[in-house]
Amino acid sequence: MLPLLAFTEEVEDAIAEHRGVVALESTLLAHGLPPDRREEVATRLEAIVREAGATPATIAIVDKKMCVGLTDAQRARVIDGGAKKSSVRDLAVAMIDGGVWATTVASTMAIAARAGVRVFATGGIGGVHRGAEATFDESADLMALARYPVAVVSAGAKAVLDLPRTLERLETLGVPVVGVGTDDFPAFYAASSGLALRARVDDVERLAALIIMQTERLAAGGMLVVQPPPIAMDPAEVEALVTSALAEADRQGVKGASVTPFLLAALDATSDDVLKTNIRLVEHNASLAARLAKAVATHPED
Ligand code: PSU
Ligand code: MN
Repeated sequence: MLPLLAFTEEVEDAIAEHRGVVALESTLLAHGLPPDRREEVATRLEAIVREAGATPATIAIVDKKMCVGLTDAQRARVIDGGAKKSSVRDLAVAMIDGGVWATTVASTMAIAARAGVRVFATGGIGGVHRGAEATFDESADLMALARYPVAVVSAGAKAVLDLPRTLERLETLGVPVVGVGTDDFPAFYAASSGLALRARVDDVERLAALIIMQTERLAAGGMLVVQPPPIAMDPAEVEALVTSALAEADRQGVKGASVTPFLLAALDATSDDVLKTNIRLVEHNASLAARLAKAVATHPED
């Protein structure tokens, strides 16, 4: 049988030599950013991880391979506008049918886990949508955090979501949510949602110890690591933008997997600050994830 995974040489060497590797997702690039910013952000995220001494592995499914690290040609195909969105439920179809599939947090975690990559950086995870009591719309990212042994570094869940219910579901699913330098769950574009966290860390070594305990020794699934965005927007302004994006989605009857990309694109289109904050926070998360991946890779057995 053919292998499912395909590594770039850079990533293969880093894994073999137990150097820190940071998984990066591709849905953020292909569906979460405007076309003219994708290449620049993809390149910069990888550069930030390398500068911090770790190896970036951008993940996508291309031509029936789960790619852990992309060649320039593969990356160009992922961001050129034609990539489909693959969450976990789509993995089998993507692997049998072929073509180019961008992976969400959930499916990136599934692939990272298979490749033995323990640390992953993104912007914000998917979660419980507002109005989920009627629609049951809850991102598979939450299930994936419970299942796969990967730490996801984020600014929390996207502000378009229902943050209190997202935290409730993470508790039910047994997913530790650890604040880095904060006691609060961030609100993606804003520093705090006002929701208190159970766990806080202020240094990378302790966080690495928590990740190894959760993902390896306890074999208890993944972990959500959260830090506030480096530049923050006024929560009232964010809420006004979110309300109008949600109303527009409702008017246009947007449903299912298109909801998240639609809302993110609507927000980006209404405000330069949103896009700038979004890009800056992903970069900030990539930088922390790189330090973390190195600490995990070199952590003494205890
Ligand atoms: N957060 C962002 N931009 C994004 C996403 C999240 O700031 O593009 C993407 C991630 O890939 C996440 C996905 O996993 O949206 C969630 O989609 P859904 O709600 O359909 O599971
Ligand atoms: Mn959904």
